[in-house]
Amino acid sequence: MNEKWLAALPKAELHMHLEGSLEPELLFQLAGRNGIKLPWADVDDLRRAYTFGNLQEFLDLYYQGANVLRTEQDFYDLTWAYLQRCQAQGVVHVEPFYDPQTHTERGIAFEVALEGITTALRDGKEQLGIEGGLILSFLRHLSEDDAFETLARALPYRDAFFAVGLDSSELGHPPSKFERVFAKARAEGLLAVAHAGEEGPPDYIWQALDLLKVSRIDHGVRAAEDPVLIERLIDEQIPLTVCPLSNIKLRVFDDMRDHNILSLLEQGVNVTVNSDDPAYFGGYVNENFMALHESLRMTESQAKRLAQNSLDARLA
Ligand code: ES4
Ligand code: ZN
Repeated sequence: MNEKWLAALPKAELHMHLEGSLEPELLFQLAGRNGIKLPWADVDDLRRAYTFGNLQEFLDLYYQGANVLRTEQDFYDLTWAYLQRCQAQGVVHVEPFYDPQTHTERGIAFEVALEGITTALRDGKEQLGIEGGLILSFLRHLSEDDAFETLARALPYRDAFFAVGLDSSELGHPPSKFERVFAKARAEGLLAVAHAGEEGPPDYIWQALDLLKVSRIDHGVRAAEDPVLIERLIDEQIPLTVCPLSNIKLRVFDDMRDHNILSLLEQGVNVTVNSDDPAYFGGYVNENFMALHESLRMTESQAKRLAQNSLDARLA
């Protein structure tokens, strides 16, 4: 398996946070254009800060980075840069998340981020042939009320989204906290996905399935601790959007050689490969595939099945 072969393999990316594709170079460029003073001396200094002991340490830096996104053009540039990477890597379909609350909380109008992102996605479809749709993701460390308010702000733009998601700090914020918001979103015809079983226990995956009625689980690698859950994931072919490099950077696994994605694949779980926050975790989708090849000796046949799983798990 090599990069050229991989780039020719059509695939979908189903777990990626647009704010997490903000490369240090663009971050500095946007800070300059918006007159924002940064706590890092330069791009290399910022890159050196990309060492995390857990999810929360990463999130603290991720929200700080997102603070340079101010104008519609900023959100356009962010999304467009990601779509160009997709084109170079054979990603033909994208279903990215964005977190409206990360921006409305700091005084950026809801419409600013949404317009910039949706315009870029439309151009990506027209100019690059990349299909897909946007997932509105709630920050789970904020309240249920805050999520309801975010959903209300989004509903006038109902057609800009096909699903709602749930991200940010998992531990202490179980899916059950958002059961009613998700019910409302589903009543509006939106699909549901949720991060579960990244740092949180298998019980959070059960809750995402039974209470939030999700069509996919984001991460889900801790399902391996619960054989009954694994059986259900296989029986119902519920996709898991796994993010290998993310899991190493955030210490979900100590080493890529310990990662369980290929073991789940061989058991019949519908796993897919995704980048999560590519600017922070060391690469886009194909760097994730290459890491599996190098550390777990993933074969071309396994890579093909993972790519086909991603196309089969599309929702938009
Ligand atoms: C995230 Cl890796 C991860 N987990 C949960 N929420 C997130 N938001 C951005 N990346
Ligand atoms: Zn994620």
